[in-house]
Amino acid sequence: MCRGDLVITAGAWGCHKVKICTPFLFPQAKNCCFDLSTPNAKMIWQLTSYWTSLVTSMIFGLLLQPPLAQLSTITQPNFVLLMADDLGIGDVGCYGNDTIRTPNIDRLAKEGVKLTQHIAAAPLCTPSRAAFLTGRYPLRSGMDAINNYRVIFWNGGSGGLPPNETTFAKILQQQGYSTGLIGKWHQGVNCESRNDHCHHPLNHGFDYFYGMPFTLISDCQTTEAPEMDRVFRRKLWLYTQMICLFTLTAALGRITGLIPVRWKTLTCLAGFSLLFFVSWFSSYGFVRYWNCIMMRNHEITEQPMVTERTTSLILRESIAFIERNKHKPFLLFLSFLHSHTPLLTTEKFLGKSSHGLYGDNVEEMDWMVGQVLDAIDKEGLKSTTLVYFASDHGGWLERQEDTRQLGGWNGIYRGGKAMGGWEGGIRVPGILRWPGVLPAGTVINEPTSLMDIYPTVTHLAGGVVPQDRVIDGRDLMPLLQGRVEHSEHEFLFHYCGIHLHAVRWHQKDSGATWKAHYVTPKFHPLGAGACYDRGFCPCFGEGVTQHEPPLLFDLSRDPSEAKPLSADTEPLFDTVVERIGRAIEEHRRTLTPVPEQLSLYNIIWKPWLQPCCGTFPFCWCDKEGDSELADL
Ligand SMILES: [Ca+2]
Repeated sequence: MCRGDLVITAGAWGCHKVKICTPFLFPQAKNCCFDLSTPNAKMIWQLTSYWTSLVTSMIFGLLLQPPLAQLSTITQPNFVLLMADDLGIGDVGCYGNDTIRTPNIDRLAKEGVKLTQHIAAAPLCTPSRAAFLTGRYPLRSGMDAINNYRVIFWNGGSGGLPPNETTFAKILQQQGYSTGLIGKWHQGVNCESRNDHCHHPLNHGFDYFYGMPFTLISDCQTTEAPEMDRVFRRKLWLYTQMICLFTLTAALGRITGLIPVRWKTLTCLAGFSLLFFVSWFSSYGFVRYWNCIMMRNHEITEQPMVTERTTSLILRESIAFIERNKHKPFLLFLSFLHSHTPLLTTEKFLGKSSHGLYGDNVEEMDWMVGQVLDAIDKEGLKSTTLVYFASDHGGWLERQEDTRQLGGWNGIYRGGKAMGGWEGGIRVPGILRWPGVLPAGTVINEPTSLMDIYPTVTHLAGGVVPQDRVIDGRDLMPLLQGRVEHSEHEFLFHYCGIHLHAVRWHQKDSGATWKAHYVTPKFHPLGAGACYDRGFCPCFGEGVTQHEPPLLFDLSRDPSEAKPLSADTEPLFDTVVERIGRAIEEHRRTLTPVPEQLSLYNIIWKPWLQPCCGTFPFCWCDKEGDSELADL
């Protein structure tokens, strides 16, 4: 340091502790530093000339440097986090799509940083969002599945993001931020009673919530075929019909005297038939009422939701939140219902894209992004707001109706939604824009995670991440600002439920990104890129293949995971597999058992937990008044 340069100690300008390292000017100085507060007449002349040259060089320095602000000079920025639902990386213009028009998302990338290896911690909504909100792999909070129930199924279930988890919203709230969530939650509602709201956004650090506590499903639209447990429901109908037929045949036999059965037995049979029917129809018969609801804070505003106006209400609420909070630091998490099926799309966008309803829906979401960006600009908040855009996981390949593809596209990447290991399920768009702080038009190919947003926003807000638990996310700012060359993630673990399917190793010195698959789903039909027979690929059991040794790919040479390497084709094969194996052992040592939030008991519908805006079971209301006319 002591080469005649100026050294300013931390907080120097504010506390008069400016020191100058001047061994050449003042060789007698101990530690080669002088404190300006110490009077020294002999030095005044020399200091004056020094300051003159210093100020001159600083001015030139400022002119020559890129106009990026240093973090130490930035006060709490606003955060607008935009999260799409089921959007594939191949659906966005700036990630290579040249047929779906996404000019506003592309604009974000042009004005900010585009991450090309942005990885979701899970390939499905509930666990991926739990990881995003907590900065931790979802199995650390019990939000990853041990069975086939891999997401929250009912607003009336008891599972959800545990109250002892600390979301970034909670930290920002403590740092004085106004925190709002608008859109989808899908992290549970109640634990033990109808209105305890233990998993509700307001209990997880959000001051304001407007949106769906659940997720969009086809059952929410009266024109669509039911989606939830479609096959299971058909079976239940069949069983009900069989039981009823049996009971009726017995009754008829008794009346005609052909079957000697007692009336008491017949009454029991009829009672059983009714009980069986009620036991499942009370939940599955009213999915739209139980799950498709809108809430403002703790109040249910629509039950069931009026899907025709949902988009405009969500947009209106988002812009109103920005306007309401423009004078103080705020966090807005706009969690889109787009581009999840049933693809709610307004008239204005229907039939406008060249990719059917899915394309129309993505273009509408992009327009909404533009509206939010315009609101930020209009309020003069552009340079004080960090905007982030991502998708919760990859596009849903199996979502088709007849010949129509209703799910997203994952570009060159193999696999999709629900697949924990293959790249298409977890590699998503990731864009961050903060004019003046993040270099515009930058592309970063290093591995990053959606979990990184947690420590990034926490640090920028002046907060500290919890010290009593493992946080898997890493602060992105050094990487985004180009202060470091490499991501802090050496290993990323790719889970399918609680089953580890693959591991990624970013070998910093060689630049290689190895990926070892220990379990892969069996595609159907054979050779297809997805599980078209099931609708979702499973994580374990008959539907997967175990690999020993693992399937190894070098993503830097083979991003599509097309050609697995072997000991014959790759000299480093054994070394890489052995190193990844050790990383898994180290990672497993950091895991601790926690209550399973997606257990069968927590997943099933419980009438006493069902949010209801009337007197249960008479739950229907519409408190939006004439909002159906809302049009932005
Ligand atoms: Ca999703």
